[in-house]
Amino acid sequence: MASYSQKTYAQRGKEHAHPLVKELFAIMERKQSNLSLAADVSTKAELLALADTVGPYICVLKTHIDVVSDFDADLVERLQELAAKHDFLIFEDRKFADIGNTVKLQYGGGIYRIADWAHITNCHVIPGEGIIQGLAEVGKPKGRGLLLLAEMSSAGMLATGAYTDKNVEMAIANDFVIGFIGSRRFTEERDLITMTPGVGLHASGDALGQQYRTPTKIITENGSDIIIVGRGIYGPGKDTAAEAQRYREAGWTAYLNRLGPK
Ligand code: 6AU
Repeated sequence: MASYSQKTYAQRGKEHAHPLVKELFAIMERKQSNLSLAADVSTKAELLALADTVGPYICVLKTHIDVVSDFDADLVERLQELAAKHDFLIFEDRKFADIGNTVKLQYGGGIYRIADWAHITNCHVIPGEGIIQGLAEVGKPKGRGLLLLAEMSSAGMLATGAYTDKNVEMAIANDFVIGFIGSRRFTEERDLITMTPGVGLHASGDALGQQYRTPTKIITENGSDIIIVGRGIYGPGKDTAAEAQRYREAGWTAYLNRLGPK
């Protein structure tokens, strides 16, 4: 059987059992984009402006909603409007890490009510499988999906070896899990997607341990599915729309190169 990395996103969407992943692959194909924007900005106005500018070029908008200093319910409504306008999914990068009962409360309630608007969220499996079950109780009835942090992009990260393998085992066994945060394709057992942060065309890292690799390395060579890019796209002196287009193009070309000649 051909590796999932050798199949088109369109084909994988057609064959996938999870409606959310079907939708994601369909968006990727429609927009010819495997780019996710890491929108790490600290005000509502900045987040909405960024999502509107970059929206046409991405398949997934990734948020850290708890860094927005003036968060309110209207922000969520406006993000949902932008998701409909530009045809992208929303991924709240919450990195849950507590016992099942606590993450249920954190995911479904509080100020943010993440499960009400984020199509995708993620968690560490350090507490054991109960964290997936807790999140699934809230997210599954709403058609949401979960990514496990099988690896991280930062220097000295501890998610390696047996810990990473355990993530893969748990993902295969839980249908609420749609994939991973990590640097590569992890399994052929079922079509679990990989989204990769720490992607940059220009910089090699930052002062706090972030490490950047190129779309070619991540998509063509490692078989990951989606690149997550933040500061490579926006920031001082950057033409945000132009950079988003550049990363969309780089990610898509890397994907076409992986598929090889027709
Ligand atoms: O491109 P950057 O470095 O500006 O942003 C990278 C984004 C940030 C991080 O919180 C996130 O990706 N991230 C994650 C995610 C997505 O879970 C995991 C990881 O290992 N490294 C990482 O940078 O929003």
